[in-house]
Order: sequence, then C-alpha cells, then structure tokens
Amino acid sequence: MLTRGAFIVIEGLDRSGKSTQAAVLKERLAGEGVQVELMKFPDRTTSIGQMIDAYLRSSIELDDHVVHLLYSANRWELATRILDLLASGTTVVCDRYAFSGIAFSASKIKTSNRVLPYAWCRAPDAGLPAPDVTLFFDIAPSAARARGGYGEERYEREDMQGRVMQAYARLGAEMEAERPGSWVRVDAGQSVENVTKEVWDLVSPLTRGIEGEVGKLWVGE
Ligand code: Z5A
Ligand code: MG
Repeated sequence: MLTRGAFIVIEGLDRSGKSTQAAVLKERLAGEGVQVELMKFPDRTTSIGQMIDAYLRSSIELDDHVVHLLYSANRWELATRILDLLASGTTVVCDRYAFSGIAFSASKIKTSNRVLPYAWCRAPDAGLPAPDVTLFFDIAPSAARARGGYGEERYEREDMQGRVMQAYARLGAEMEAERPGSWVRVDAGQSVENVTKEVWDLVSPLTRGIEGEVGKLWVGE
C-alpha cells in the first residue's frame, strides 16, 4: 500500500510554545531526511490572512461572525495544498488549526453572554483535512502569562484564556471519542528541551509514512 505524509497539528493556549516547538520539530525532521513542511494558521500572507492580521492588531473592526468565517476560509484556501503535500509523502507540521478557530470564537463574551455558539463555530470547518495527531500544549494560563510578549493582541486576557482552555478540553474529548490517540496532551510547562523531547517521542514514529486516506473533520455527525 502507498504511504503518505503525516499531518501533525500543534494546538494550545497563547504562549504555550507552539511556534517554538513547531520550528524545532521541522528542523529536526528535515535533519533526519524527512520531507517536511511547516504551516501556520492564521496564514497572514494571503489576502484573507491580511484581513485577519489587521483585525488581530486592532487596526480594523470586524463582526465576530465575519472574523470567525475568515479564519475558516483561511484554512479552506490552503486545504488542497495540505492534501497535495501529504499525498506527495511530505509530513505537514501545522502551528494552530481548526481547534483554535472554535476554541477562541466560542469563548468570546459580551455582557456575560457567549457571542457565538460552539456548534455554529465548528460547522464551517467540517470537512477539512483531519490531523493524524493533534498535540495539545497544556499549560496553566498564569504560567503562559509569565512568558514574553503576552498581551499585545486581542484575546490575550487571562479570563478569556480560561474559557479557551475549557473549549479545548471539549474538543479534545470529542476527537478522542471519534478516533482514540488523535489528541495527545503535552506538558508545555516544562523547559524547551524537555518539551522538544516529549514531542519528538510522540511524532517520530508517525513520520515513517502513514497508510490510508487523510480523514475529514466532523463529517460523521
Ligand atoms: N486564532 C483564532 O481566533 N481563530 C483561529 O482560527 C486561529 C487563531 C487559527 C493569533 O495566533 C491569534 O489568533 C491567537 C488565536 C487566534 N490568539 N490570540 N491572541 P498566532 O498563532 O499568530 O499567535 P502567536 O503570536 O504565534 O502566539 P502564540 O501562538 O500564542 O504563542 P506560541 O506560539 O504558543 O508560543 P511561542 O511564540 O513559541 O513562545 C512564546 C514565548 O515563550 C517566547 O518568548 C518563547 O521564547 C517562550 N517559550 C517557548 N517555550 C518555552 C518554554 N518551554 N519555557 C519557557 N519559555 C518558553
Ligand atoms: Mg505561535
């Protein structure tokens, strides 16, 4: 049977170390001779991504529904590329994905009420390529806050981060119920070196090639 590349997603709270570890993982895999591509959402280089970037930096205002759909559209515009890379045998390491989209949008509140229902948030991402594994970088919001750069963009307040954490827990439980082993917790509160080791132990067995089709997110319900 033909093998394909692995689709590996890194998710987690702001400042949990996703981008640091995604870059290290990519370099390590490339060094081991694995064909690998690093992707990141939001991908701020496309025209949709530039609108998201302007919104995140607060240089434009957008309705919450609109920005949620833009994040999803940003993934859909790159979905074919992900599938093509996987089919060509390339491992895709992806820094944030649909789970960020749902966790953040479903956690927005105005005058103590949720702005966007969870099911509404999940709907536009149904059918996207499903990761073979999502590494959830688990860290206490207070520990993430102690790291550099916190607080410069929207959403980075600690109460929001607490709700985001709960939404991630729900997403993880749903993913595990559907496909056990597809959502794995990583202790992101450790040193960079120890997180790197934990990630490597989880990921390296997958990068020898995966048999079978790429799944689709949330189509079976
Ligand atoms: N968002 C959304 O709402 N909907 C969507 O669909 C998507 C995203 C895809 C911007 O994302 C926002 O978009 C985000 C969610 C929302 N929310 N906010 N605000 P982004 O991915 O562009 O955000 P970012 O600027 O890359 O930050 P980040 O992802 O939150 O950080 P990180 O990648 O997890 O952490 P890092 O950059 O690797 O590390 C942060 C700092 O900690 C840095 O100084 C590191 O040197 C340090 N660090 C890293 N690891 C460690 C360890 N182990 N120990 C100590 N210090 C460490
Ligand atoms: Mg990052």
